[in-house]
Amino acid sequence: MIEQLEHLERDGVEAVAATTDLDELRARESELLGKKSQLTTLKSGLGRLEPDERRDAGARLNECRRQIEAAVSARRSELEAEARLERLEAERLDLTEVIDGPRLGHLHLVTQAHDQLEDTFVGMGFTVAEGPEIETEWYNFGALNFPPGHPARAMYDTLYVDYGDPESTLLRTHTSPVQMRVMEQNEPPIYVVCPGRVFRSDTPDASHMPVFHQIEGLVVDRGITMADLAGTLDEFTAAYFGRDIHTRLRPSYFPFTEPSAEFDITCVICEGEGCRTCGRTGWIELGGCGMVHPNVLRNGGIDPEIYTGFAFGFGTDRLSLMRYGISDLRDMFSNDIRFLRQF
Ligand code: 2U9
Repeated sequence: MIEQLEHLERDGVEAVAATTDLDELRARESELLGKKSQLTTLKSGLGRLEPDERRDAGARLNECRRQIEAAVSARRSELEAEARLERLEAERLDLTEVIDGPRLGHLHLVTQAHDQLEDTFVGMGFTVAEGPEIETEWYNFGALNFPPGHPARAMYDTLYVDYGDPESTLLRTHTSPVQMRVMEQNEPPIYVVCPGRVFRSDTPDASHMPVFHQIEGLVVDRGITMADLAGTLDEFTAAYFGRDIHTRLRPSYFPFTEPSAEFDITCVICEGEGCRTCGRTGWIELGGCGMVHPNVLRNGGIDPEIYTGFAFGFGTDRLSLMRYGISDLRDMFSNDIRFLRQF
């Protein structure tokens, strides 16, 4: 029996080591150690042996079971580790993105446009001023000659801030409050441009956003006339768009300028020939302008009997759309890196 047990142990340990997966190991364990195993049969035969022989055979039988159990346990650990590795490999998510070398970021299109516009105006002798985006009703409307309840206020879908008296605080609808503050704080001559972010309660579509950007200019000096306004706009467009691009003025109305005008530039697509973009007119509308209203000068602490001035303003996001042939304004603000990295 001893010899039989030795064979059983050696073959059993070998068979366990040769298993290749956990199911096979379970089957082998049952064959070697289960109720129908040779070991169980031998154990039930122990009773037929002489006491001395039974003691030795019993001890050997227990040893044989322990060895096979140890082999099963060791092999189970190995196979479980292998199975875990296989599962990890199969379920692995590759979250890395292969990019063709490191990429440098760059300024957003809005910032690039403002930098270029500022450079152009600085080259023409203007300074640059900035101001708060949250404004009082006075700086945004009152000081700019919009009396309370004036219908022109309805042109601006104003976003009010719940602070102080109702409708006393708002998100600026234009950068004009910055020019008001410049006039209050400086004696003429004033030659200033104010670029910045402005807010109107508009539903986003291909050409409107509730947050957009504009640049406005203000000149206040002795003897400033409408001819200076026309000449400045013409010089600016030539410097920014090229010498083939000209301007024209059309009468308009703003409470803060009198007279007021809209200004068009030669269509940058067809250079005046007439195309779909300009509705076959050869001109595209860029912004508004006019001679600063005497009330506005007075509100800024400037005597309109001594000084006169002109002002102008235009949206800078539209300028980028025109420059790059972008058809939807929303693309500029959705932060899709594939769009942004083109510029
Ligand atoms: C002061 C006095 C006068 C600024 C001006 C416009 C005309 C104008 C719009 C163009 C498109 C804004 O982005 S837009 O919606 N602007 O038409 N802005 S004159 O006049 C001022 C500003 C400040 C103290």
